[in-house]
Amino acid sequence: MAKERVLLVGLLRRKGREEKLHSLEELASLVKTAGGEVVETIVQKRDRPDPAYFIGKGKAEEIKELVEKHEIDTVVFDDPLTPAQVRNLEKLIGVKIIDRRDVILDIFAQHAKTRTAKIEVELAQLKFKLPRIYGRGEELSRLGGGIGTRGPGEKKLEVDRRRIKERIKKLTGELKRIEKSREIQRKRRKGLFRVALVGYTNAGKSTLMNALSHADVYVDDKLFATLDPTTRLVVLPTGEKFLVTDTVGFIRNIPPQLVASFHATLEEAVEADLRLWVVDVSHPEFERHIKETERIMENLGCRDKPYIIVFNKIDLLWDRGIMERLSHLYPGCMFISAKTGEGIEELKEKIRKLIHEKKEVRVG
Ligand SMILES: Nc1nc2c(ncn2[C@@H]2O[C@H](COP(=O)(O)OP(=O)(O)OP(=O)(O)O)[C@@H](O)[C@H]2O)c(=O)[nH]1
Ligand SMILES: [Mg+2]
Repeated sequence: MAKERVLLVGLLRRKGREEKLHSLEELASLVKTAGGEVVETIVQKRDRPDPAYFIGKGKAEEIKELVEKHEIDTVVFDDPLTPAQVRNLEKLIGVKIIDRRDVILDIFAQHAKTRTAKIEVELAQLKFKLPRIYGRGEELSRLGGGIGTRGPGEKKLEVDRRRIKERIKKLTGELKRIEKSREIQRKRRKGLFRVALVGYTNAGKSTLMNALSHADVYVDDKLFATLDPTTRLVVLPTGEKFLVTDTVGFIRNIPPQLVASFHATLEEAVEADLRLWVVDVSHPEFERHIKETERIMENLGCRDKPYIIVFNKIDLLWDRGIMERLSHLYPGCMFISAKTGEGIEELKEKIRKLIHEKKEVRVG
């Protein structure tokens, strides 16, 4: 099957230009992960979005011409569009119009394999799309299929709001039951020290999980390769044991409905004794990734719980001088390569010490 041909659109405001360009690069890799091909990227310099079209109407007409010329199937905006803007743009341009949030939801929908992940994604999709449906008879009749239209929640969008609300209620109930049973599981494992891996998507969490536990966790150079939490037992050569859990990755502009729906999955990150914030230090935007992780941890209510910043992929650094600077900026941080194993022993040693500290606190 031919790949879906995609055109990206971004607004360049006077402030934060560089960040916007990175964001567009990231959007391109999101589209690629979702199975699309980026044919062209259009930016418009403009400080305020147009209420009707987001970009200027003239620019929208220009896009229409490009769409025809390059046989584009889908136009993806980097910024969130209002439902009215989507309708106006689709009417004018004549192909499917979506934004970054639709692409993220679509990737999640494609990657959801287990029952829990499927429920979480469907719930997020329903909640995300609900405000975009205007009552009976005016259901979404979106143009075409492909990115932004897949997943368990989609076929149900053809029905009215009342039935969607019922479905949301039912799925929420199911998730509550799953969370309960996970809680019982956690209680059973009580006494064991628990470590959770968190961080931006593609930072190397699953690779680190494998390096720590010799587990076979799915690793891929794709965004959001992991949706389900996996927990493994690690036994250190000195006899101490701890559990390590790998979780779903984060990204900028992640729809809040998605974070909320993944509560069952992220609960482990909140409850753990220690969080390892895994950071791909070879990524040009890694400091922003740390901020994003910080923000999500804050939202989950565990910003101040014990954590270690773990700078990963140091094998890709051509100048290790940066490590010195980072040690000062992020006291207590560690440097590893989950791929080559460098720094893993030091990390294990650090965890070993923390296990003992926790025991002493309990005894004392
Ligand atoms: N060079 C190098 N590559 C690494 C390292 N750690 C991970 N990678 C690569 O980075 C990519 C992403 O790794 P994953 O472990 O899947 O990342 P993740 O954080 O689990 O990603 P999501 O599950 O998508 O959130 C893969 O191609 C890995 O092989 C490292 O230390 N060095
Ligand atoms: Mg992963």
